[in-house]
Amino acid sequence: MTTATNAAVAAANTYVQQWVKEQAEICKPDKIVWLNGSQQERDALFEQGCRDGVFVKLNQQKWPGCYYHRSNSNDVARTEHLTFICTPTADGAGPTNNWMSDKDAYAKLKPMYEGSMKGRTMYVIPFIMGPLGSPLAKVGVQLSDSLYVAVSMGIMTRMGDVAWKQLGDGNEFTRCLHSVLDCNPDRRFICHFPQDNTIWSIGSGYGGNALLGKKCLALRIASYLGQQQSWMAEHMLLMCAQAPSGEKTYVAAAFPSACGKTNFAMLIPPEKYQKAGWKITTLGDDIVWMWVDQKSGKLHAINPEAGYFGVVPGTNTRSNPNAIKAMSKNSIFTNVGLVTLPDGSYDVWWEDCDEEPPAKCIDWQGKEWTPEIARKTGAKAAHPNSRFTAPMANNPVLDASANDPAGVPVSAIIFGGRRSKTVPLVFQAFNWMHGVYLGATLGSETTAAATGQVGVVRRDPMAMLPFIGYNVNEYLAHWFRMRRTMKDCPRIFHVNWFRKNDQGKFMWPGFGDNMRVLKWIIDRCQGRAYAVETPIGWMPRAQDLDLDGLGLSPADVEAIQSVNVQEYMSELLSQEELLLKLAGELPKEIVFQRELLVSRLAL
Ligand code: GTP
Ligand code: SPV
Ligand code: MN
Repeated sequence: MTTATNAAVAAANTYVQQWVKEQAEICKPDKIVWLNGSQQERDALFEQGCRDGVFVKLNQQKWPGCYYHRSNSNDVARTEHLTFICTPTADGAGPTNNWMSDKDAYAKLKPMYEGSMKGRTMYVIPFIMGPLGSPLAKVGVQLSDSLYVAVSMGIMTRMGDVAWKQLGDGNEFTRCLHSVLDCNPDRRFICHFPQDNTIWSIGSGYGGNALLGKKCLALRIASYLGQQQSWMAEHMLLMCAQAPSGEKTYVAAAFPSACGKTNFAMLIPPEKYQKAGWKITTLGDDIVWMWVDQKSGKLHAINPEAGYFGVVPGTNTRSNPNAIKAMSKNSIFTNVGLVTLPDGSYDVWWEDCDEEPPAKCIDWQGKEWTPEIARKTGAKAAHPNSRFTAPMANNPVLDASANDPAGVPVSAIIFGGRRSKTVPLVFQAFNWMHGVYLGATLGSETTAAATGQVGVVRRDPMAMLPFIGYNVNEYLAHWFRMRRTMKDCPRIFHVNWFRKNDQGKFMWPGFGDNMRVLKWIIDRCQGRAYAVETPIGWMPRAQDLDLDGLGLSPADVEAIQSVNVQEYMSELLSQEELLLKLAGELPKEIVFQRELLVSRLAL
């Protein structure tokens, strides 16, 4: 084994050096490369990746600085059944997580790491989650034998020497060990050790399983720390809506995976809003950390990430022009279709992009794809969970406070799911306690972001079901408890962009037109909009929503906002699927809220 001694090694403190040495003794890489985060290093990694067949360089006129990558076709989404919270007792993981005892997990995985990097390079990837200098910012160090992971971490986090600076001579960093091994699902485990601030991931090179700063650190480990230290780590977007008056309203929204966070966070308002002077800017599209600002007593938020790992299919200049611009340079495309252009250079294609399907391409499985094959077999060129990895700095509507360590004050929290039936377009919780109940009982149809069945309603508390790093009952209690630490708490809302009519068509146009719903939400927060009291919460009447130019009649809006008591009774029963699992430890506030809802529906 050769250990490169470069400037980055010297910059790492002795705790880091000792830990890296120990892990290298287990994994036995041929070479250790300490990353510093420079552009030169990045270019060299991409070049190496092209030589190794990890990347295909795209046509640089069309896609400057962009590369294509295909992960193993058995490894294209998060694997929730192979994701574990590893604590001394099962109670630490709670009823919704897979649990392994920490001792057992170390004992099971350690032999798999033994010699796993023989013949390979171990990249030492120092990174910060959170803006530099933020009191909440966390340092992680990921050791990985994947070059794809190394460059992706460079986009998704503040990666390189900055992390050593933030860490100083401290020992407080998340120890992230990652090896793809032979990418065999039988030897795939994503294990979290919250008490040890450690993550061991093995057997997968897919984003959520392998970019350990993201779901593993910034949600699972961070949610555990947040519960202990009175802050919150949530699966939310963060955006700013600026009114023509200059008034800024910051909004955080929790939608489950592939349910519209990226799209909502980059929303382009309908033309009349733009003309009037409305502006939407993005702080984050996936993860938010929130704490109570001592001076104002308000909830403040940061986005711990530095890039977007967004769903590609369906993204085009009509649905999300800002995302198209964000991925137009220095980005990575994973598991989309690969097209060879007449001059031999490469292009990418995906379903519902701006361009006509190519005569042929290589699909996400590495097979030939043609429109003819697609017609016959339904095969997709791009996997439904294919993703782009883009620096957030590319976003034309990046908010001016996106890198502000002090964060922004949050006025509204929105929960939303993908529900073709029952759940109306928008309503507001009566108060924080009711809002927490709405979040806790959030239901959504499953998507391709995780392996398993797609399209079945499952309960996904706060869109965090796969990401709560500890016991869900304590997590819900933490949400209730946070109320007491705030002087002025955000208003809580529920939305559903995905309700369908009897013909199976979306009843709401969605995307940019979600601005109309957002406008009502903002006006509610600022004390300007009307709402009627209904059994499920405060609701706008048709005349309270701006429908101008939409082509929807007030009757259409009544249909999309309708609440059917019978259907809601079934909804309550379906919530039991989750609540029974939590029984015994369930916070009593949830039980009370449920009883109140039942009594309102029974009126
Ligand atoms: P993760 O990155 O997995 O956490 O997902 P996300 O919540 O950021 O989801 P994203 O914004 O990428 O949306 C995923 C899917 O939802 C895409 O297929 C979009 O086309 C679709 N979508 C987003 N917004 C809307 C909307 O307003 N209406 C409809 N009908 N579909 C939408
Ligand atoms: C999600 O699945 O919620 C994502 C993609 O945002 S991943 O990073 O893979 O988790
Ligand atoms: Mn996500």
